[in-house]
Amino acid sequence: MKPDVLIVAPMYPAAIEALDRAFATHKLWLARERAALIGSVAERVRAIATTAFPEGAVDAALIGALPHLEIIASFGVGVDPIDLEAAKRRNIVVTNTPNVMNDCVADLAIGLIIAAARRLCQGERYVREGKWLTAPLPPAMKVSGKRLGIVGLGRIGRVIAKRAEGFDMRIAYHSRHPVPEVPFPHYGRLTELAAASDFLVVATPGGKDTFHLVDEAVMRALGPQGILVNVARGSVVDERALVQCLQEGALGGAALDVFENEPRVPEALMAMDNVVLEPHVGSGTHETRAAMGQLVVDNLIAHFAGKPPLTPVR
Ligand code: 8YV
Repeated sequence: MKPDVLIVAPMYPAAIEALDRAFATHKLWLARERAALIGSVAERVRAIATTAFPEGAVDAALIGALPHLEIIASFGVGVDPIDLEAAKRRNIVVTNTPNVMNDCVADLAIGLIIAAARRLCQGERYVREGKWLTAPLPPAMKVSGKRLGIVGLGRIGRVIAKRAEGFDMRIAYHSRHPVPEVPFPHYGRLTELAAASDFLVVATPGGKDTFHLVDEAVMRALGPQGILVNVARGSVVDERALVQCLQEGALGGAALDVFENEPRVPEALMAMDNVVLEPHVGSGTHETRAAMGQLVVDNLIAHFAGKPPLTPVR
């Protein structure tokens, strides 16, 4: 008999199809009555498949409602929407999809740096609105050779650094501990890294340890010419302080793929020309989403074959 899997939130269609083939699936986001669906399958469900988006949250109540839950397989690298403590108390395995998304998130980070510094989106609007017919767009900011600060030099941060080296950027980073075997200067204080950067890219995990790590002091240190890029989690940046710093001109610009209250984006940010906004699409390519989906399926298949999961969260 196929093991029962509760799919909490929608993910890449091919992944859902593969889950449907391998398991007896129950799709929570399609249920009219969430509690009723959970109640009707609770005795059978042995696995959860979910996403790293807020609607994919797996809290202590959901874990508690599934007495035979053995594994939570998440489609995404960030596991902040999962109550890891509650899972650990029940020895439930948690897996994510690291590495397969490094390229795409790093590509987007570089794209956002260029978009913000060179005002690509502003220029695009300028052409479409016919304004080019009346005057040229004023000069923007050069990208190559600039100072790049990376917040969190993990798997994705390191790929961003590799890309940035191709742009002759001078790279430095902030993390709790220096990363061995990297040639870049480590800053223990984020304000000092910000003060020494033209672009500050956030690539650290979300969750309570990094909540509002990028605060008003960090943004002021980055300064009126500085650009903040966030491809990590909205929770890492104090969004209210961000709006205020941008309004005052204390921060030069921002390029954001993630927000504190997704999919809601503050009106104030939408009105600013020096801000680039994306709808959380860091991993959003067919190639990467397919690879993430395959990893979700492979983790579950390995688990139910009595093998260790491929990419457990430690
Ligand atoms: C995904 C993400 O878009 O992996 C993450 O942590 O935030 C994104 O890459 C998301 O997980 C899709 O479910």
